[in-house]
Amino acid sequence: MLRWSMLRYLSAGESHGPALTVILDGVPAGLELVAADHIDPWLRRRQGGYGRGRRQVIETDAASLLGGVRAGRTTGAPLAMQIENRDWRNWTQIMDPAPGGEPRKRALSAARPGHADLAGGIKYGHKDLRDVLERASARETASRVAAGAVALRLLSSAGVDGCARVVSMAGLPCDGGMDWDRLDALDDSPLRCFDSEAEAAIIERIDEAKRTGDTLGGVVEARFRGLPIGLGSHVQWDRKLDGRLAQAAMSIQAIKAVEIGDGWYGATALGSQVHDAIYRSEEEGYHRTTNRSGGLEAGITTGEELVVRAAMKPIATLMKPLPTVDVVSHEPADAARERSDTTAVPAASIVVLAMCALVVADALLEKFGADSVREITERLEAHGAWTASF
Ligand code: EPS
Repeated sequence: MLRWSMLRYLSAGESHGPALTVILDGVPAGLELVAADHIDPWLRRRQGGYGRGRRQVIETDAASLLGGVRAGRTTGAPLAMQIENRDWRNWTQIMDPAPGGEPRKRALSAARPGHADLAGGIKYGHKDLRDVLERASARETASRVAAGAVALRLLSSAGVDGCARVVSMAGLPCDGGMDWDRLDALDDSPLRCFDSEAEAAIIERIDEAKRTGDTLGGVVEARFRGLPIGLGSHVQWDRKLDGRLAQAAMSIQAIKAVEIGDGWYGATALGSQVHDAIYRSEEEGYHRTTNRSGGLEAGITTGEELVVRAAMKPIATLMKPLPTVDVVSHEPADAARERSDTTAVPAASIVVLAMCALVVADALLEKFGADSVREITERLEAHGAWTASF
């Protein structure tokens, strides 16, 4: 069991049901929050990226705030949000919660390898695997992004910026180096990366994968700057921030690996090449000239940029399907084909940022108070003075 969180996120809703519902409990009072300004732009970013399927043409995701906000400010009460599924109108008979519809019309029994279909069907006793896939679908990540956008807003009120980008796709690097002054370039890039030269070759790979009915994955990065030293803790396993971030990022659909800082590379190098020497000056206080630890030591923020990378496997729905078994006939079959994306790696970068923002905001509330933004601001100032004189 995990520790009790200050910020608790829950969601409900199916991919082709009426709407996605989000509850975010623990948002402090006094946070200026306007859905159109602070949440919807992140929802739009999640919908973007080269290689997406037709669903994103149908949807224009927007969050309706249904609780916890008054006159553009949070009250401290649980935040309730709803994101409408526009596609619902094409699925009313198939997804009707009431009996009497036509649920069999889009029944699915040829389990897709790599998706939740087979294990979920056996676990919950569904022979119509649509009862699994509707909730397992990455459509659910819109809920995560709405909640994460609130966390990003809260972090921004504490002087913390967040950024999401793609650093490689289909095995081709497109890192281009981090540049906080060019965040707009990420929004303009079809792959959400800083390397426009690598982009063309990757787009060719995506086109090729689409042509051949295949899919492809990649590596995304979430990054935060302006963090105070001391979020998280070394004293108990479930309070370590690295562990909490890894859990949040790994819980995202199709994410199969997470690293912090130099992560996998660190296992191959010498200690002197992996750890970050410590310096102190009057102007900069404690600081490092390298950040191989990715801003975390022993599960505590070091004050350097927090860098989390996550590997997304190729999407499991293939138009050139793999062999499988039909769970009704028990005969060999080709895996079911559902409308899907060729790749959703740029979107996944936004989802990873959102989930990491929830974890970092949770740790911020833990250390600096969770009732009001004013309280957090005062305590942050006191902490800044303490750190400077330490
Ligand atoms: C997605 C919505 C889904 C898929 C995709 C992501 O919508 P639909 O099933 O109606 O096309 O496009 O989901 C998956 C790739 C998946 O494996 O579930 C979205 O909104 O992000």
